[in-house]
Amino acid sequence: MNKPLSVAASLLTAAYAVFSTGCASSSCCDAPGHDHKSHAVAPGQVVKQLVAVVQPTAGNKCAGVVRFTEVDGIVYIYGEISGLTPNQQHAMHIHEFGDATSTDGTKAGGHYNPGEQPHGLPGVETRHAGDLGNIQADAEGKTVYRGEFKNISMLGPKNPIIGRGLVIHAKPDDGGQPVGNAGPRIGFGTIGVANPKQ
Ligand SMILES: [Cu+2]
Repeated sequence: MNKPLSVAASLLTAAYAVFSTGCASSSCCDAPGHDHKSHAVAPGQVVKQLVAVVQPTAGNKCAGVVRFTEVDGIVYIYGEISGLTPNQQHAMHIHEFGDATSTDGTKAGGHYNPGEQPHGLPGVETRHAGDLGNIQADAEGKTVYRGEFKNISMLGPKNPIIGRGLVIHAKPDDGGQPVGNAGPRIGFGTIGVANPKQ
């Protein structure tokens, strides 16, 4: 987990290259005329990537950096996380609020679910926008995670995740209602705009 950011960035760049070459035909952006070149929030400002720095909640060790990049309507997630329970799955969700003012992560609120869907694991069409599923810890309690999601966007209009909260739970998400039986929140990070100078 404690690799220099430059290493993480180069890994992400590699992943990005692989992903983007696979997008020539079928899954391109739903918005006709969208040029994909800029996702601007204000004139002159272009957001290329979002980042959440996951920090442990009280009494826990979960920490890491999770990055979000959007290409042609797909959000690619790359994360390096440590302080997990060895060889165990942990739920990872986007929660409603990027509010870090509670020591137990509860001010993140519930799952980010603007569509008011039932809970579900990735692969199920009707689920919360923030239902990212599980991450798998290795024997040292670390993980390198890669995921891709079509049901969210960085800045909108489709379920924008900027400013929301990324939560890692103590237990796996079993897909059960209402929120996957994932237990307490062991790590939390606000999803913010990444500095493009890395
Ligand atoms: Cu959660």
